[in-house]
Amino acid sequence: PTLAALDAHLVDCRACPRLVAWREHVAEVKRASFRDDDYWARPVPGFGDERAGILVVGLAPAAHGANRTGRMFTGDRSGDFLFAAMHRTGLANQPTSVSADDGLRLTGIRVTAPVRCAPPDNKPTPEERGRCGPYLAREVELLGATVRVAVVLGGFGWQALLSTLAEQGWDVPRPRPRFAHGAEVTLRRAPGAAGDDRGTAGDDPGASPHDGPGAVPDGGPGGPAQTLTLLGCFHVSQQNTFTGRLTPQMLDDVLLRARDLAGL
Ligand code: DU
Ligand code: SF4
Repeated sequence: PTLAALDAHLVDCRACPRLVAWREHVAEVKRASFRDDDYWARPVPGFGDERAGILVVGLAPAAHGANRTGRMFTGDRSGDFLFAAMHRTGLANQPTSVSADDGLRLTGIRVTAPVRCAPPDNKPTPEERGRCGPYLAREVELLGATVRVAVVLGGFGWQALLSTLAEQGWDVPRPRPRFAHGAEVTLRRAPGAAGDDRGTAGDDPGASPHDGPGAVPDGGPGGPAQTLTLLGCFHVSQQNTFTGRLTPQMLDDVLLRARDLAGL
């Protein structure tokens, strides 16, 4: 099982009828400024370093951003803000992100989302979140012990990631830690904990590519106890960045803290 196999499976997923309809509808209608673009209009894989120490967890692809370009956070203002910050903090080779073949490379960091299809109003339902969760779980598993830090952009991703990690045997406290900008929570998981199927994984990622995340390929090799630190950060959406609720300096500070914690 590899991230490439997971992604190959993911991009054929049609498990959420409402989101399948929306991602394709948006691609038909388009936005005037993108009328000549062929929209991706499918589930969007994670992007970046396959040996990442830092995993950025957003919300879901934007209708005319990642749903258009096919690369997470690429082609909208949220991504502009995020990748510029990664470039300033030494995690990206360029400050801009316009298309899937623009030469952007991330080092030590990877971007993903708990829901992989663009939702109406950027609001997935709890059912959609639950259905898509296994893809995030598998991505975390496949990144394995290299991932030390999750930078979580907003409360939706925070709740989704904690749910996923709890199911994967991480020691998520009850009640669940609350999202806040600057929140920092370190979780542990013993080898062989419930949900830790490292080492017992099946090896048949291509078995049935159209039946949704229930058939997602299993995780990577076994290993020692893991720790993962979640860092809360306001989402990079225009609602936060245009109003100054999230400034470039605030995001830089979170990324620098993440670098520190990940030993980068
Ligand atoms: O084939 P490629 O897209 O150049 O990726 C080769 C290699 O680089 C793969 O292991 C992922 C990694 N990588 C990366 O570190 N950062 C990126 O932004 C994209 C790919
Ligand atoms: Fe898209 Fe995820 Fe739903 Fe599949 S489970 S349709 S990838 S949102």
